[in-house]
Amino acid sequence: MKMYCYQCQEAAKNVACEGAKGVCGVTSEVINIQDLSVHLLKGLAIYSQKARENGIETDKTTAFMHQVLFTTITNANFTVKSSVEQIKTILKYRNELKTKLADKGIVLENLHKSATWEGEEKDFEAKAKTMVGKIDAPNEDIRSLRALILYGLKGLAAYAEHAHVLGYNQDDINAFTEKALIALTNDNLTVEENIALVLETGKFGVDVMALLDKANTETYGNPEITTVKLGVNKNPGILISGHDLKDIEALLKQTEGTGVDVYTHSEMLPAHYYPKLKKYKHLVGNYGGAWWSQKTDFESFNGPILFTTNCLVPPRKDAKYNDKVFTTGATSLEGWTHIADAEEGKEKDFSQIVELAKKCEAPIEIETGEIVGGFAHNQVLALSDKIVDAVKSGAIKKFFVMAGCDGRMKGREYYTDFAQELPKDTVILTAGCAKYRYNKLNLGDIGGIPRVLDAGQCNDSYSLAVIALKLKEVFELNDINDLPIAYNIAWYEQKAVIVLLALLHLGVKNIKLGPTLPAFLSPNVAKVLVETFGINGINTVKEDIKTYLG
Ligand code: SF4
Ligand code: SF3
Repeated sequence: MKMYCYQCQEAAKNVACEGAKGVCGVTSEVINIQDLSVHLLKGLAIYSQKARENGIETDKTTAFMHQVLFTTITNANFTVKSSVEQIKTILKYRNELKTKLADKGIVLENLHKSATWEGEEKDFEAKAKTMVGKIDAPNEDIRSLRALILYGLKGLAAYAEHAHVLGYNQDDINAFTEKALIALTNDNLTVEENIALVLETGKFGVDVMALLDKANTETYGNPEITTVKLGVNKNPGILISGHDLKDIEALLKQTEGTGVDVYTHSEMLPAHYYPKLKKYKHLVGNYGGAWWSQKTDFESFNGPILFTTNCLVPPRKDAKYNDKVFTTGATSLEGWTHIADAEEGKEKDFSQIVELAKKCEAPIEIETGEIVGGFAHNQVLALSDKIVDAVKSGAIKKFFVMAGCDGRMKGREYYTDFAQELPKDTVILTAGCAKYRYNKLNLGDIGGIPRVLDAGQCNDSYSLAVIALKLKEVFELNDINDLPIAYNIAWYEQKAVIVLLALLHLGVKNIKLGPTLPAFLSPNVAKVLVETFGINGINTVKEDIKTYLG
């Protein structure tokens, strides 16, 4: 065994990736050093929590914790270097807090090993090798629950980081990050206590998505119905992927008037829906499909590509675009240029990308037409009378929440077939890159309401929850599960884990989760999820539609 990773839906044989390279292409060296950074983060959390309790400023520490966790998400960072730098900072921050606590006469003793390990850069590699193996836990069930908490926390951290860059932070979320990390070291917690913590992670999942929603909408306006072009213009272009709206805003500002157009890829598509981003005329369209199609999409794009977050796919050595890809934030890949964070109060400098774009050919058109999106809560609630009437009249029989992730696995064709097979009196509510399985099909509309309503990125699953809660109020129901809404969620990485836990916290039952159930669920934990929440896997499209619609 060179590594042990089972955090995503692609875990080898739906058990774990254990060799020199994961299915996603990440090396064991990277996974192991990332495991070391997460391990040491637990020790930092111990100090940070104590500091918080004693009135010592910890905002910088918790923001950094979120960055570290984000870096370890599937398909975000493929370099050892990023984690080495982060580990140095973890140890530095830990020492700073130790000193500040000591100044107040507080000395922590009998600490978990994650809080006591000392080392220098030269020691990291050897220490990382000792991380190889399953998550530390007294038994398989606790291990499984710890995995659910940790992976949910990684998703939470990604959203917290996006909110943070826009200047939005929430103390109780930060305190929860510390609490959850520390709980992962506590062997005295029972199975029941760990289950409670899983649900609490879901509660903070809702809170962090609400915070990010506030950050995005207060900064860029409420998403509105928008038609996005799929074809190309004649100017050279820059393709921007990932979820970071602040990065696309900076790129749009820095390309304005330069003759360079900006296109979105995969999870950046919803940027088109925000008034303060769509106002830029040179934000011309969306190019290509979901993250996993990047190897073909990028070949024909011709211009530079900027990754602001996951999902990156390691390229072929001879890929035509290899010298044109840039990463920023939590993302990084050996051989691609990384754009550093900006100094406080300044904007990231994307000038080298813009200069490179000017020398490139315009993108080759790979498809034509357009897609419509922007159905986040504010927009949908503005249409609520029309929607409620359609439900009351029977024109809309059921809504299907099909949010989450897309992926390259063949079995995901299920979602395209499912969308196509749904009766014409049903509406799909979507968010996340899962939408690429059906957002270009012509599924029509019901009295002007499109049959696929895209709320935005995966974090905008929050919007779908807001819509569901509003409908519950309108229809005067006591239970969210009495609504004509069914949940068929596709997952791939850890942001989908926090979305799932958030839905559980909101009381949503009978969620179908696919295309496969997580490898990190032990039989007993899977049983709890089935018995308590009715979570179940997918079957054939026909069987599933029959189950949903009777
Ligand atoms: Fe395997 Fe997924 Fe881990 Fe990559 S992130 S090593 S594919 S389990
Ligand atoms: Fe997609 Fe990676 Fe999950 Fe934001 S970009 S949803 S997979």
